[in-house]
Amino acid sequence: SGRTALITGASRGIGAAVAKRFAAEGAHVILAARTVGGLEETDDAIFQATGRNATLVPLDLRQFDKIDQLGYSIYERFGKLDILVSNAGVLEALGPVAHYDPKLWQRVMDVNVTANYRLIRSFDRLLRASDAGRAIFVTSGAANAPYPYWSPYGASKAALEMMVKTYAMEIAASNLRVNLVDPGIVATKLRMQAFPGEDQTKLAQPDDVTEAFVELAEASCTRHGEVVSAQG
Ligand code: NJP
Repeated sequence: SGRTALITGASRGIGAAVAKRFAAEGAHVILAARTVGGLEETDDAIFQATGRNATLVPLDLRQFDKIDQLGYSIYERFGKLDILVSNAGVLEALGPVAHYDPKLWQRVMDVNVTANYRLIRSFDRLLRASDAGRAIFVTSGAANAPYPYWSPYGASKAALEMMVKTYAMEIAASNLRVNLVDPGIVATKLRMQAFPGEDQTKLAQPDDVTEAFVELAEASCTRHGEVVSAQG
């Protein structure tokens, strides 16, 4: 509690659930995503539950200079960042790699890989300025298993994992702890894109997978460079 957390992809799905949970635990949350209406919905739920508002940052993570600007504005306002939850991710379309649309391929790489690199680049100093900085990235089982038609998504998450584990080694001597969460299958819009006919009521819901994020965000957490499963 009393800590400041930036959560990307907080307009719906897992990011919105993590934002509400962190706010309920007493954090001040900064919510980033493109969809203003979704950010406002998350903020309304936080206000209902806590009487406090979030800070809303409408932004497209593919506009990488906006990530730098966000870093500057958080530095000016708070001087540091305690917790980064880099949750935003895209699947785009499923399809065979030999026929995959180059524009969609680039979008997956931009959001799932390059935006994460840019977040690290922009927020490393701010996270280290915290007594107990915590950075949490969101990966997938697809990072370690080749599923036909999932190539950009799987490749992007594999690249993300390798980058984050490398970063963790590089900053091991600092106070900053860096980990990844594998959420498992969760009822969200992204999951719906991959499996349109699926009955999502039978799946884990976003609120069911927030515990791993809370654990990794705690100032007392000593885990570092790990992939933590949110569903056991
Ligand atoms: O997906 P969804 P999830 N700029 O689609 C945001 C991983 N995962 O909650 O911009 C900024 O409901 C988007 O906001 P908006 C997955 O890979 C999931 O399932 O307003 N933000 C929205 O808030 C991802 O890393 C499952 O459209 C951008 C959010 O990202 C994470 O979990 C399984 C953006 C996506 O919400 C959360 O995904 C697994 C951009 N350019 C891993 N593009 C699962 N659900 O089963 C997207 O293994 N966002």
